[in-house]
Amino acid sequence: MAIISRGFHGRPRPSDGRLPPGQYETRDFPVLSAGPTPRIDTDRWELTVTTETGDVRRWTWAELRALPAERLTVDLHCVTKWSKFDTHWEGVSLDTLLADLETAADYALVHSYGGYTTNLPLADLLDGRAWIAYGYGGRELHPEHGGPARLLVPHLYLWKSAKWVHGIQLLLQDEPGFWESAGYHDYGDPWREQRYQGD
Ligand SMILES: Nc1nc2c(c(=O)[nH]1)N[C@H]1C(S)=C(S)[C@@H](COP(=O)(O)O)O[C@H]1N2
Ligand SMILES: [Mo]
Repeated sequence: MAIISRGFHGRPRPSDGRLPPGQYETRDFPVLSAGPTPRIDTDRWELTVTTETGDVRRWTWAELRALPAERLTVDLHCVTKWSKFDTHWEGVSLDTLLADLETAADYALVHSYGGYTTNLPLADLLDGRAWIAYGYGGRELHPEHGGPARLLVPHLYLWKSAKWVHGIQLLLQDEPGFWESAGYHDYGDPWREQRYQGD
């Protein structure tokens, strides 16, 4: 008979180091939205990237869907302490959207339909770490989870993954978004447990 066995305590196990500090694993996919779910018809949907000099790149829904898509499997970490492993997404890499962009900006402020914003360093949108995601679990992304399309930046807490993404504004100076202005951490690395300002 085993004297001590992890897993007999009824707690989620760290699952091979995949659970950041202070998090627990859930199989659900909770919905966390600061306001009502905006319904955006793909006929009038558009995504823009605006540089610090005012240059604008635009994609209609058809143009976005015509770009090379990637499928990815990632773990999600929400600042409210749930983590969800092995979520399956489909979308376009930000590397594709930002390719050959001329900018001196180091920061991005992401804008959503409905008014939500969140900020992050431009570098965190690059190198295969961020996507405009429109598929989840083999289906269209559900409106409550950000459909028709959301930003997905799984290496940061999930509040950085703006649902109903509408625009990415590139900036020379960092500007806080919605939760960052309300006391949440500017960067939000789950592995360093950067939940609030000062963490
Ligand atoms: N536009 C928008 N994006 C948002 C939010 C929001 O309120 N509005 N909430 C954020 C927060 S705090 C979290 S934890 C995740 C939740 O994503 P989910 O509802 O798909 O689980 O979305 C993030 N993106
Ligand atoms: Mo959140």
